[in-house]
Amino acid sequence: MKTDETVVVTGVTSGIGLACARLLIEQGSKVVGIGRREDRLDALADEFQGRFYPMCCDVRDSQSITSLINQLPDEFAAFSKLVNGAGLLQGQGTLLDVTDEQITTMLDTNVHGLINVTRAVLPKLIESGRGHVVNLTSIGAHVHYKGGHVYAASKAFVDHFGRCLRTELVGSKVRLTSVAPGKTRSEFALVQCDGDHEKADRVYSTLTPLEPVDVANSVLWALSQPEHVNINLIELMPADQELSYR
Ligand code: 8X3
Repeated sequence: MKTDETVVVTGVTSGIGLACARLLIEQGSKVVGIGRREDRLDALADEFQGRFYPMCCDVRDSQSITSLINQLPDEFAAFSKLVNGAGLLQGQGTLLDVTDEQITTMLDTNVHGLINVTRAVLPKLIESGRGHVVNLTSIGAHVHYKGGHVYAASKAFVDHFGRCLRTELVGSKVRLTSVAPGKTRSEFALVQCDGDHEKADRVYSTLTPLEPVDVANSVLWALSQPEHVNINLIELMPADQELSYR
């Protein structure tokens, strides 16, 4: 990847999305950052003067996403890459323990939201002649485990959606990569535990989790391969995370 590209990043206000944005900007790119929390977006715009364009929007809102993408200022309009980082897990326990609302939020964000943003930016990626989509999935897309149900299946959807989309993109100069991390220290656990810090800390208590920057390094590596190379999938996890549920 040339260092002066413009990259659209969703889920940019925390965790892996934020780590990707920071690394991209540090390496010379500009970022269109999509997130829901205006105060955090504004703080990033202040921090990265002129290199970060804050787009306050919910990925579930397809109309707003499309209209805001089409109204980007000239300095950010010629983007060529997309990092789909927005995604969440809500609730713990079995399928019967989660609420209808939590299920809807997960599916709308992880599945529909990702489709919305991908459809909104794809014409520009194709036009650029050097496009790349990176989808953040999860190790849960490849293995089954108790309590995975809706979240893990939504990530499996993204994985399969990406593989199918890739077949459409062959010849278009748009590459596509799935990055599937295991346990990563971020607000992800806090959202999963409905804001309960004690419970959220327990999610990481038995191992040394990945840090968001570990995952961002993989994303940047995939983006920086020569144009004739498509990295299909990167799966990474903490060294001491068990794979016994495979
Ligand atoms: C979540 C990763 O390992 O907690 O995306 O299931 S894991």
